[in-house]
Amino acid sequence: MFRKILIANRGEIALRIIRACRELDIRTVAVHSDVDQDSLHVRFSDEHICIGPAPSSESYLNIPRILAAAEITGADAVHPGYGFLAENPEFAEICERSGLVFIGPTPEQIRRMGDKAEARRTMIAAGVPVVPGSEGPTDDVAAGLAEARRIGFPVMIKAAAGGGGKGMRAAADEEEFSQSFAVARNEAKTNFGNGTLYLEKLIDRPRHVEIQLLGDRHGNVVHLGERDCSIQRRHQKLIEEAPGPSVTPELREAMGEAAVRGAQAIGYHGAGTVEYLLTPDGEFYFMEMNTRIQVEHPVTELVTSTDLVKEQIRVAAGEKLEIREPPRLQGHAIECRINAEDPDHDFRPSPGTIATFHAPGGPGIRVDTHIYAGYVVPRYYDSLLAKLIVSAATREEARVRAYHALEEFILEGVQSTIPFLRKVLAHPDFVSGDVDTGFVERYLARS
Ligand code: MV4
Repeated sequence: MFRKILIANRGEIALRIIRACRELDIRTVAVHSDVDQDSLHVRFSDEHICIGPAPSSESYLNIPRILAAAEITGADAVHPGYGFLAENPEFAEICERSGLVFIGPTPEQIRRMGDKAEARRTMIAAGVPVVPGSEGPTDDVAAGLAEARRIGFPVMIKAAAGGGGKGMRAAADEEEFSQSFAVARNEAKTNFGNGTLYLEKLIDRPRHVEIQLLGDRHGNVVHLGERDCSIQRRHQKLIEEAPGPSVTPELREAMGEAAVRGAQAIGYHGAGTVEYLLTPDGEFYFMEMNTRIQVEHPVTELVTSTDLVKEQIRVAAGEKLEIREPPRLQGHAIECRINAEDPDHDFRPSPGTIATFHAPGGPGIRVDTHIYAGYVVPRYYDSLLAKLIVSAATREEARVRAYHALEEFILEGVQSTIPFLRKVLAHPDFVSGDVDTGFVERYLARS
């Protein structure tokens, strides 16, 4: 097992990793920017090193400085958390070349799943259902239009280098196609420096359902069931839950087995997530694979009684998976993301000083957070303040528990998503589990 892990991240996930390391008896090194000097990940780690000024590009994204911190402190592994360098294949490669274990899959696996057209091809070859569409990238408008006619309108035009909804355009018909194609290409070139596009049939009113995977370095891969993450706004998830309200045991097995096949086809190891679109009539299609631990991992932890971060560290150290069969899911878990954003003003960021803070408690309540009274929320990073994760025997009990727990938060000094989350939890369509990726947009359009 590792002696010392450097955590190349900040905020709640850095604390989450520190806690896992303590239980595994591994020392921790926190890295931080100037403005994070008084952060809890700095205080709770065994050692800490300042790696630069506030902008991420000069601190949490600065590879040479992070490597220097690892060298100085004698760390033997690096945990990237989520965001920042977590899915940067060059970072993973440089870690390994510097003799540091990157806690995650191989650089090649990250690269392959990062190219969405390539990931799609890989999944087709592994027998994973993908959205009907093109087999490879589409070179120009003429070829694209011919391809779109074959697929049938409406179609979705996606950037190979994209993901998470960036560089994606729908085209309802032939007239719309050439313009959407041009816009998508420009967006892809500007945002990713790569204008490669591919096409899919547009899926109407899909749910976002993803499968959690764990793989070890000995070829074992297991799935831990699904999360429904349909409650999103502009591709930012707001509420996630497990199990998915529309997922039967048979569907879970089919989605899980397909995800395991896809991962095994590339010899995947580490924690990973296969994202699917689930249609209203129960068809599922591969969308993307995330090669990191995700923000919403706790809902899976609560319904499977596993510690995903500890497992992730164990398999990175070469240990074999202890779980070989998909665990039986127990009860229901719901996560609400509390962001420093103002829901009354288009969710604009609301950084500032936390004047007062009290977190809810009681049976089935977990709060993963790095904030405290007096903490200053910097404007430089993402706006996640806390995750409320509730568990209960049934979905309805978990929903009610989450609703009341949100009311117990005392959070003064910044605006937050708490009032909005409560409205969603009380919405009749959420109550009945009738959610899809258009839920939030429709709700906001009506209110
Ligand atoms: C789609 C789709 C409908 N049809 N692909 C958005 C994020 C990126 N991972 C893929 N996304 C979508 N791809 C086809 N062929 C609808 C979405 C989509 C979506 C997916 C998951 C969660 C929220 C979403 C919100 C809008 C659109």
